[in-house]
Amino acid sequence: MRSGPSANALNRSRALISEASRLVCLTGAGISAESGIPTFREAKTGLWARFNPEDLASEAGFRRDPLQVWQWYRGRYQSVLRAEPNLGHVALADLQDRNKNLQILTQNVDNLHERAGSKSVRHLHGEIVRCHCLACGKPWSSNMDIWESPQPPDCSCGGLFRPSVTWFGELLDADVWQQCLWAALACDVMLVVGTSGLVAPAAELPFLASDRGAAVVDVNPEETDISRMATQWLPGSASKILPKIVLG
Ligand code: BV8
Ligand code: ZN
Repeated sequence: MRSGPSANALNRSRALISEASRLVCLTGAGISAESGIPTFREAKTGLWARFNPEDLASEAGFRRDPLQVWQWYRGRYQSVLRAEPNLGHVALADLQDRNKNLQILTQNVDNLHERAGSKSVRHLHGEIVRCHCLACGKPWSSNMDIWESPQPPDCSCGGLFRPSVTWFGELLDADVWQQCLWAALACDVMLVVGTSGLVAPAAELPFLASDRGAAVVDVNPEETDISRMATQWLPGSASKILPKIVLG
């Protein structure tokens, strides 16, 4: 069993975070793992271990089998509803309360950062709580929860509604990407939590920050390209590590 970070590593990280003047936090599926939402790649529970991402998280997959893809997302939406923010989400919300210029950039499509109290969270890959028509782009606006529907609802234009997430092969929302890029290029410290760093272009953000001289603190129980590049890797889980390094 890997040992957790040393007291020295925790103290160093706590100092970097508390002394940061432009602090950015990038999160991935790992921060929601302890809330019971499966991550994508962990062999034992990862979603991709059981599914081929191209079949499910892509427009081609949705066009090929709209019902299968809709039901996969409907199951994920229901697990988000059942989930509660964990101590990692809460620690970041508390930190943002004290450090108003903390920007939270997430690859996650769940809303656990917001439910923990975080503000102006930037969703690099969209949000599962929102849907729009694949054909005309019209957002779902009925007050009925679209996810009550067991199949993708029809739009008045004849198209089908789809989740407002960024699928593989799709461009990220241009405004969101621009804001995240600026944040990464301008920050002096980037806290990275729970990402394997395998999905571009989001995974490039810690490297862009580091290339501009920012310190990078990586919280992840497993070693990744990001942890190997980081100023400080803290091997451990978000809910245990974050409360120790973001205390006021
Ligand atoms: C694009 C929304 C331009 C949907 C997602 C070949 C090589 C390189 C790149 C590519 C390539 N072929 C195609 C590409 C580009 C592609 C890509 O990167 N593919 C990868 C698979 C190689 N990217 C794209 O297509 C992007 N668009 O590039 O546009 C373009 C346009 C046209 C044609 C080409 C290019 C769009 C990517 C967005 C995809 N959508 N999500 C949905 O959610 O269903 S990505 C999805 O996967 C998530 O949103 C998330 O971003 C990603 C998963 O990554 P992680 O969050 O890191 O999660 P993961 O499971 O991987 O890791 C979890 C980590 O947590 C682990 O390290 C684990 O150790 C750790 N952990 C576990 N428990 C804990 C923990 N950490 C802390 N505490 C714990 N308790
Ligand atoms: Zn439509």
